[in-house]
Amino acid sequence: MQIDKYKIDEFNNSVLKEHKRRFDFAAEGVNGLDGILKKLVDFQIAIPSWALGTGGTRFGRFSGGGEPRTLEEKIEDVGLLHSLNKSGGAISLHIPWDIPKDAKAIKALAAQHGLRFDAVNSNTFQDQPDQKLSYKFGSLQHVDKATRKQAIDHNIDVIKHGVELGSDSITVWLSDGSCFPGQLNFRKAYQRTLESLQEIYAALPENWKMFVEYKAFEPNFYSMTVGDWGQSLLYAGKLGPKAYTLVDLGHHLPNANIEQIVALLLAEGKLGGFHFNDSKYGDDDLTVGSINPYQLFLIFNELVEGMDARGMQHATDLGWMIDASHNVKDPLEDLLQSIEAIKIAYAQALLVDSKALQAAQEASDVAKAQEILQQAYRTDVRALVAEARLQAGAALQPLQLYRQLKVRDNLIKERGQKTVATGL
Ligand code: AFD
Ligand code: MN
Ligand code: MN
Repeated sequence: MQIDKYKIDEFNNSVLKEHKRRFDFAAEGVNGLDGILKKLVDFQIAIPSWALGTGGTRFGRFSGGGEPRTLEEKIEDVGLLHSLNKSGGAISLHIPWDIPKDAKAIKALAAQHGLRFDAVNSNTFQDQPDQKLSYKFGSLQHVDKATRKQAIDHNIDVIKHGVELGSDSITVWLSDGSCFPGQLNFRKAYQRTLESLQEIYAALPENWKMFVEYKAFEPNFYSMTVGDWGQSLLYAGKLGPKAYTLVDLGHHLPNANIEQIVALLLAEGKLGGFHFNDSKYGDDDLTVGSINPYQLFLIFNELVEGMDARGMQHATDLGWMIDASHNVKDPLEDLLQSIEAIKIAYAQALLVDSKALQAAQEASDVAKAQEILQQAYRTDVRALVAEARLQAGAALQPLQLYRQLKVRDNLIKERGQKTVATGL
């Protein structure tokens, strides 16, 4: 299914009057309005190929139907999202779930939908049917050299697929670790992982980046070999200038101050990218902004402040990606909501009076500093975000239009009720 531009225009015209009224109200008194709108238009968030199907838990999975069965259909889904909001202009693939049979054709298909390929992801957290050696006790950390080599070769293979598609980064997320005290020699596991990563790093093309993603727990529950930002930063620092830390919002222990982590990684020039989602307990992978939108705003505030301090381009100098999936919503509706939440938090962060905030900080005026932040956070920026969409040729209200056009029903008609997307 594809959404014709005239359908978007038709819809926009039907809600335009109301939008104008809301926009004029929201825009009043905003300094540098055009610059903010331009930044919102430019800001694109990559969609992971594995978020397009209904996620499951280890207890069950309830498919909503019409899920993409092939890589082509996954691209079609991201294309649908992108035509609705012009904010999800990239797709992130997971190998071997998404091996392109004909890379040229896949690249052309993506280009037709206005999409590029974001970071490619390797997978050494599962055993594949035709795989010789098992990752049951880890991959890059494994005590057995041949198993490590197999995992290294897989990552190099993923880079090759990425090169063919025009991607320029690889995200390495390892489930390596241990479940019980005594199982692992931490020092050796670290050393082996580092050496394995060094071999993968050596295979990176000139313009490529490597993102080392950390996670506090799960599937290993006693130790994770890349368990937090400190460990990731250690690896990234030793690997070299093309290696960065990747922050996934759900990968911390409860109550971690993620905004502070982000600020320090940025200051060190080692923040590479982001996996957005939201959580209440752990790696819950819930819709971005659904649980703790204030935290999301505070993170964006650090991102904007830190990137501006280093003269970085918001839209392109870090990798922005959603990493969410769950059991109860239509995945496409969920992604539309996630992108909206990201844009809202970004817009609010752009509204922060950074000069006044700095002055309040330098004067140790704590109450003032809080007022400045919350002034921005409590501003209703939805009409600004909608205006940016309008200017980009997208729908003023993507979710409403998605429902009006009965996209899911159409996908079910096209693909069937009982389809299951590849992935977890
Ligand atoms: C994991 C990580 C990582 C990985 C993904 C696989 O967040 O990004 O690629 O899930 O589904 O929890
Ligand atoms: Mn992730
Ligand atoms: Mn995760």
